[in-house]
Amino acid sequence: MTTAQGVPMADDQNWLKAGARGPSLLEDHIAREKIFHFDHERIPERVVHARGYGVHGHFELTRAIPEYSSAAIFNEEGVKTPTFTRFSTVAGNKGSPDLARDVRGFATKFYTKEGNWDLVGNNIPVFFIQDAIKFPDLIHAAKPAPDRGFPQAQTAHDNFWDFVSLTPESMNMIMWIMSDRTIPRSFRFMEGFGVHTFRLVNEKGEAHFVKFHWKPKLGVQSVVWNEALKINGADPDFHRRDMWDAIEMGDYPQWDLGIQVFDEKFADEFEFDVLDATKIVPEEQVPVEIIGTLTLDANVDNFFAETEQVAFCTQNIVPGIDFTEDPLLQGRNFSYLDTQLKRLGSPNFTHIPINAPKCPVRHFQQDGHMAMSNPKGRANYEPNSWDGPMDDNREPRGPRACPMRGFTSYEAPVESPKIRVRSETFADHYSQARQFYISQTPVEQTHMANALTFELSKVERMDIRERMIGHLRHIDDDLAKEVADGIGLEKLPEKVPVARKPITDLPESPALSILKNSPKSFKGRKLGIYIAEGGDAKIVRALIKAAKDEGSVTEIIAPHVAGAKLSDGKMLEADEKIDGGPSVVYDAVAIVMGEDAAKNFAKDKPSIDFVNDAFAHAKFIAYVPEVMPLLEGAGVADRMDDGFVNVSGGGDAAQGFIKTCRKLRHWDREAVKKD
Ligand code: HDE
Repeated sequence: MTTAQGVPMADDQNWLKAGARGPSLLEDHIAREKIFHFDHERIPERVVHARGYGVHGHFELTRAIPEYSSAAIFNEEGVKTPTFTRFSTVAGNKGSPDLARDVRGFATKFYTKEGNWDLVGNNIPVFFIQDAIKFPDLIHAAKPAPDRGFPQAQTAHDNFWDFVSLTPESMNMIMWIMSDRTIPRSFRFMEGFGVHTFRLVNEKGEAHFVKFHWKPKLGVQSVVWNEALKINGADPDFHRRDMWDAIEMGDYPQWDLGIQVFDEKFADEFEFDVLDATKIVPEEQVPVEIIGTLTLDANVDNFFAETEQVAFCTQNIVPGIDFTEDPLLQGRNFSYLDTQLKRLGSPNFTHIPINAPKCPVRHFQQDGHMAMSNPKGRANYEPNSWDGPMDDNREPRGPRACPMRGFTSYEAPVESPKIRVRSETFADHYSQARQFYISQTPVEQTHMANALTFELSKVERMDIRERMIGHLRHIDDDLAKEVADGIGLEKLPEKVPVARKPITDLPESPALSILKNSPKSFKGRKLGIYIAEGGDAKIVRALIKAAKDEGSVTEIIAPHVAGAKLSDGKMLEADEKIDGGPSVVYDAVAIVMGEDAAKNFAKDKPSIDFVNDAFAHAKFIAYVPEVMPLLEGAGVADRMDDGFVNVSGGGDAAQGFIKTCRKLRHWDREAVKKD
């Protein structure tokens, strides 16, 4: 080892002292350098989206779209553009648990041949607010209260619901965040959305509006709330571990990039303003066209250097892509650049490898803290004569020589008075919230009602609870009643007054439901097999094989981490001891043990929890008749339904079980209040 100056060190474990037991000497430049550097290791965490997880990958274009955009990345089919994607939660600090009920960030930096394009999106296609100036209020309300410094990473508190109940424009987003979208099974099972309407501009300078979508190849999937609470205890890194493991195993997650393209005419005729980020354009109205695939295929080498230092900026766009006048997007274009300076400490954050474009960079920005790429030569201003006069037949240089090759803003006509108002066209806050709710299955609607009940039960002020129900009444009266009942209100509160009556009674949009679009595959999921002494070895092997054939993963759980001796007399090593491998971290479970062992564990708390939770979270459960004593001990023996599969038949039965698992959950087990 050397010092930071490259000087070889003989000892970096003992401070220079005056005598073995004497005072430490300030002279010790080696100790001081080590401590000095340590003292300065932290940089400010992101003001939002602090907890994140980044991965490398590439984007491959499968359909060129020159008719819409001149961007290089959208014109060369088959070309792979390197990418870096960072997933995140929004409200929690850097050390908060992965499975908080929260929106997930889904930000991708594309290192294109014409510069970096950052698509800084979320896993929900709408947002809480319509104007960027309200963002600090929203985030202050969602984050821990300033006096007490809690609650951390959750919205179930007075300040958040106070703010949203006074902010009707957030109602559509509230429906989304109270759905299971905010408790995703992992990053690999989430959609992503650019949220705002952007512009695509072609060679001729013609523009179309566009909304960007990421569609996960593994399908969208979420956990249930009680499961999320327990996962956060069992494994606060559940989502990042899942991503790390999948990539290390070579099971690279993929998303298709889809675009919804529409023109001014559609925008003019559409029921809502396409510049309003609290609204979607339903996929049934403008279909999503798939144009390429993102593959995440490499974990970072260094978390700080890459995940922490990556600086996404919404203003990073490339020729062929342009902004719209969405007031939320316009505000973001200021905020992201500004915040990077605070976080990374220098305008030269673009020199950090993870942020540096992978194409040539030429400009006359210079100096500043930590300037790492410094041009040679005398010219540092434009125009200049140092590159030779323009008429000496040399390749023309600089924007003035060939403006067509560079970024030009779309010439959208603007002529208006300066006013501080919200557009009238943004005024309907309930129609799409209702559309989202009525598009869900009864199971999903029940989850939403339960989530609202949970959150409002944590709100102490009665007037805030009532005001929220007053909003729900504009969305769906049955939902409002269910939540009012759930929080024990005797009388249904009055509807809150609205600025304008909702303008439309929109049809259902099946694309908005997770369960209506369920993937019907157990690929990429995880089966937990709880084994103990005397378990049938053939059955365990058959389950492992069936899961592998499906493209899923198995983990062995046993009473001891050393494993258990199976019927063939051999020890099978365990991945987890039962206390460390609760069923909440698996998508489905199997229990294979000898009868004596099952009797033994029938009173064992972690074993009972394993069964009970799997049952309560509507998971499929494979079993052999020998484990009935444990199922009885857990109190589920007399409630066994089609979600329990007897796999004592061996190979075929194991395959049959994995096929059953393709339905992902046995929702019939859940009490649903409506049909
Ligand atoms: Fe962000 N947001 N945001 N945001 N946002 C940040 O930038 C901001 C919004 C999103 O993995 C910050 O680098 C404003 C919408 C993601 O590094 C900050 C407004 C959407 C990430 C900021 C919004 C997002 C951020 C904090 C209202 C979905 C994490 C650290 C106008 C389309 C990126 C940082 C990463 C991060 C500001 C609203 C997504 C402060 C002012 C809408 C995924 O600049």
